[in-house]
Amino acid sequence: MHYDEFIDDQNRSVANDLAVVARADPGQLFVSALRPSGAEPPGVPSYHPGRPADLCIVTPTFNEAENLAELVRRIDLALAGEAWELIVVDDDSPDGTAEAADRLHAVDPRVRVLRRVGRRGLSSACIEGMLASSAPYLAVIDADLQHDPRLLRSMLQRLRQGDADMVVGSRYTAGGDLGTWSSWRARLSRGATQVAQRLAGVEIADPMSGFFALRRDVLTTRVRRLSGVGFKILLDLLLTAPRDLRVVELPYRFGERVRGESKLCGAVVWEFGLLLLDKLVGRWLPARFVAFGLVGLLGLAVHFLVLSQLYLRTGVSFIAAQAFATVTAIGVNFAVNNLLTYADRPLRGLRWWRGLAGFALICGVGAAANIGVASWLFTRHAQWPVAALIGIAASAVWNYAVSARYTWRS
Ligand SMILES: Nc1nc2c(ncn2[C@@H]2O[C@H](COP(=O)(O)OP(=O)(O)OP(=O)(O)O)[C@@H](O)[C@H]2O)c(=O)[nH]1
Ligand SMILES: [Mg+2]
Repeated sequence: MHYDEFIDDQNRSVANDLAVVARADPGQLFVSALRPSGAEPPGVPSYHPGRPADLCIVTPTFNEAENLAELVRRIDLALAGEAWELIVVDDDSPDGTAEAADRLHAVDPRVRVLRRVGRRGLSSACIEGMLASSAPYLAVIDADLQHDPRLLRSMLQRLRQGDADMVVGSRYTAGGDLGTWSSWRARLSRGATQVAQRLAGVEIADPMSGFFALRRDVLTTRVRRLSGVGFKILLDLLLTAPRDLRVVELPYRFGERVRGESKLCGAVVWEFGLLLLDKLVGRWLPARFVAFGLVGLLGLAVHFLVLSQLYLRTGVSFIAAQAFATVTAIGVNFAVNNLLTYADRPLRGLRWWRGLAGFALICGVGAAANIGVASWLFTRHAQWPVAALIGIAASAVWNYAVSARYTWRS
């Protein structure tokens, strides 16, 4: 089939799809709302099936079904005349966000969905969404309407001018605004911004922004060195080979979330720390291993707390108290690692219990390795603290490597 015929065919099938959707469910035919007449400049219709997208907008979603249609409507208005596409990267939201995106796709094929199962994480979602596009310009926007899509046109213009590699929607430049944030949240955001600026040497005013656009090659030349940890994809990009990246900031006001729930929680601070750690020492030591080690220290504290309470206060024998403390510490270690170290692929339900059993087994072997290595070193006249530390290090490496492979399957 000749290419022109193929395109005609595509157009006809899209027109048919629209007719089918309109007949099946008139309520879904918001396509007229998506494209109010007169919004497009004359002679440049914004909707061209088959026209390759110049700008790919990626929106990460978790439980944003109620916001998607309005987001698409606003993007369509803001980018009338432009060839754009929207990739919704959904982490298998239970509220049916992916299905909502599928319904939008049926009436507007510029909307696509990338569904990830058994995974979580805003940064990795954005990276995978951007990699799924062939558009020369990419943008990232939240799905909950807190980022104003009208800024997308200016972002695209700045990128096309060629004097910027990346354009960031900034809440901290003149004209920008945090909106209606509570004082603790504003303080947290400013604190994290200052840490990123002072510790990691980031120069821009709002490296924590989740609203930005970039040339595709800026991503592709860095993608293998990105951490993909947590919430802060812009910071990740900025800290990956930051030299000679020309960044322009455009002010915007952070809007209020009207529908759906925030996914912001305490883990964001932890993930921010992990990201910085990965950027600072990740070349030598994986951040996940450091996280695993820190959780291990917490397990040690739990062990001593339980042991001392049982042995000193209740008259339980030392062996019984030690055994109970060991089991508790393993359980706590597993639960906290599942929540924090592996927040991007947590085990749930039955898999949680199976994971716990496997983890306990791995730790048992780790403890044997610890004792084996330490006593071997001790018999070779190593000083006892050195022998003990090397034994602990050996079991930590074993526990981490084997649980990453079998418990949380990397
Ligand atoms: N794919 C994916 N998207 C996520 C995940 N967590 C959050 N998101 C999306 O990322 C965007 C930002 O998350 P929000 O919870 O709105 O975070 P926020 O804007 O800093 O917080 P609020 O102001 O309280 O809304 C939204 O579109 C979320 O649906 C996730 O684990 N996976
Ligand atoms: Mg939000």
